[in-house]
Amino acid sequence: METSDPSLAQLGWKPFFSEQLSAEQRSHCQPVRVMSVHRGRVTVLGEGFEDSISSNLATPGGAEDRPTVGDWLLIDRDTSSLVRILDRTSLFKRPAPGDHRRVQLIAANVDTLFIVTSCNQDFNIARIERYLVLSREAGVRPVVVITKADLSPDPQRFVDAARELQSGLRVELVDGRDPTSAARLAGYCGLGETVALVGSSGVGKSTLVNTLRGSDSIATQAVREDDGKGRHTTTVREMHRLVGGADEGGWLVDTPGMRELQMSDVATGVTEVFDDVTAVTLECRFSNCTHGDEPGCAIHAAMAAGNIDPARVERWRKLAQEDAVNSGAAAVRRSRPEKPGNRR
Ligand SMILES: Nc1nc2c(ncn2[C@@H]2O[C@H](COP(=O)(O)OP(=O)(O)OP(=O)(O)O)[C@@H](O)[C@H]2O)c(=O)[nH]1
Ligand SMILES: [Mg+2]
Ligand SMILES: [Zn+2]
Repeated sequence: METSDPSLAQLGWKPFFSEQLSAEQRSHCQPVRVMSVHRGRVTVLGEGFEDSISSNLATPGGAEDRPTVGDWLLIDRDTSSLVRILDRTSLFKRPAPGDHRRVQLIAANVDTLFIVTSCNQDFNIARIERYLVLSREAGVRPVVVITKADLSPDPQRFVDAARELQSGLRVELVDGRDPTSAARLAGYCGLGETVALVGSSGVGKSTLVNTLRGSDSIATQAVREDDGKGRHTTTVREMHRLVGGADEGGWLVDTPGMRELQMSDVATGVTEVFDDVTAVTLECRFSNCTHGDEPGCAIHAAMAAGNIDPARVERWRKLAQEDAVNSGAAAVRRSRPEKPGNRR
C-alpha cells in the first residue's frame, strides 16, 4: 500500500511538545518520534526523516532518561545525534521482570491504553485491575478490549464482569480477525492519536493491529491447544501507523505479551481504582487499621453487611501490599549511588 510521509501532526506532535523547544533548538534541531527500540539504538520517524540512531544521551540521567517507544526526541539537524528527550504527556512503566528494583519503560506519549483480554481462560479480573492501576498512574484513558467474541457461547458475561470494575469504564467486545467487528475500535485511533495494546500472550494484540491496518504484516501465532496460552510471538514494542480513511495518522503500539505485571510506586493508582474500598477504610476506628481483627474495622463491617465484595477486598489488599514491598525496595535502590558501568 502506498502511504505518504506522515506530517508532524499525523505523528502525534502537539503544542505540549513544541512549547518545550528553545529558540536555539528550533533552529538547530528536528523533532522525531521513536518507532521502536533496539539495543542502544532507536528507529525514529520525523517529517521527511527516517533512520536508526544511537539512543545515548550526551548527559544521561536517571532510569526514565532513555528513549522508549512513542517518545519525542530532538535530534541535531546536521549530525542526527540525540540532543534531548522531550517531556512526556504520559509514561507507562513497570518493575522489570526478574529484577523488580529496575524500571522497564513500556511506552510514552500514549493517549489510550487497550487492555486486551479474551473470552477464555485468559480473562482475569485481578489482571485487568492491575492494568487499570497502571493506566491511572500513567494518566492514560483505559479501554478494556475483549477479543475472541466468536469463540464464546456467552461473550456478554465477560463484558458485564469488566464493566463492574469501574463506573463508566469503556469495554469493547470484538472478533479481532473481523474488520467490521474491529472497526468499533477505530474511533480511539484518530489523527495523531496513539493507542498502546497490552495484555497476555495470545489474546490477539497483533491480530487487532493487523486487522485495523488492513494488513497481515505482523506475525501472529495460534495459541497452545491444552491451556489456551500464547507463544510469545511478538518480541519487540513497535509503533504501527494506521492508514486510509478518516483515521489516517493514528498509531498503534503493539507490545509483547506480558508474563507478569508487578506493581511498584502505584499507591495513587491503587487508591483510585479501588476507591470503593478505600472510601470504606476511612471509616475504620483506627487510622492505621490493618483490617485484620481490630475492633471498629469498617471493612469487616461492610463485608459482613454484604456491602462490599470480600474477593475485591482481598485483591486490593494483595496489590497494596505488593506495591508497598516493591516501592520500598526501589526507594532503597535509588538512595544508593549507581555503580559505574552498570547503566543500561
Ligand atoms: N477466533 C478468534 N481468534 C483470534 C481472535 N483474535 C486473535 N485470534 C487468534 O489468536 C492467536 C493469537 O493471536 P496474536 O495476535 O498472535 O496474539 P498476541 O496477543 O499478539 O500474542 P503475543 O504476540 O504472543 O503477545 C492467533 O491464532 C489469532 O488468529 C479473535 O477475535 N477470534
Ligand atoms: Mg503479538
Ligand atoms: Zn479496618
